[in-house]
Amino acid sequence: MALRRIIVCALGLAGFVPAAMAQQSITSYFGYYTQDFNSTISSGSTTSLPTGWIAGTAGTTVTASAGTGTAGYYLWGAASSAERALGSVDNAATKTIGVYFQNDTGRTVTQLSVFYKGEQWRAGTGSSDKLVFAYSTDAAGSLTSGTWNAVTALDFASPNAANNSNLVGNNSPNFTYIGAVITGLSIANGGTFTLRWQDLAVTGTDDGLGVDDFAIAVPEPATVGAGVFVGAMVAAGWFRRRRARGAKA
Ligand SMILES: [Ca+2]
Ligand SMILES: [Ca+2]
Ligand SMILES: [Ca+2]
Repeated sequence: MALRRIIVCALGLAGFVPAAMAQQSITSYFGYYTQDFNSTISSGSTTSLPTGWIAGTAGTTVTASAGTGTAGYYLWGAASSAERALGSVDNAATKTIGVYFQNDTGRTVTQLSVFYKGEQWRAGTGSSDKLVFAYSTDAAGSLTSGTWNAVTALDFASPNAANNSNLVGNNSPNFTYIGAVITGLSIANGGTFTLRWQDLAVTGTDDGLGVDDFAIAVPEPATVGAGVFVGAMVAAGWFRRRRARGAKA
């Protein structure tokens, strides 16, 4: 695709709302939205996430952490660092994070390209922990109600099987770049869609998993695959621009 046609959709990149289930508007048909969570918190707790983002339900407390085995929602990052990822540790009660969008492009959206970096900030004693991805076009920002469609190519499986240790999710091998194109959609202008990552409850203590460097493009031309999209993001200088702004991993 012509990279020059990609227009950065800046709306909401720095927008925050306190506790409402507000959706993130996507206004540019050939644009993309990104979120790196680095403008959240570097210590303490908050109930405010970037516009459209949800941890469980609106208003849930999310805590800055460098890796912990205690169940909860977390903004993962090295101690005192502003560089963050959004995620969770679950126990018997499954934890779910997600993001709620509205199609304001003026056209019907038939495809979505989704890209993110899965990060692991703790290895529990259990094995095969995972963030399981799904999308809904009728959940309207709820992460539980509505009809959900799994996209296994967008699951994040824990890359590090160590036992009971804190990890730095920014360091290899504790992260994975993940991308895929969701096809077969028909989201009318003004319609909404919700993406979610369900943290799998495993036997033994769970891993600390999160989502970072999220990007979504609307739409991807039918002839172009996810790998090309990821390559396009790189070629478009997204990562270089982030580094130029002082952002870390
Ligand atoms: Ca980040
Ligand atoms: Ca888990
Ligand atoms: Ca990170």
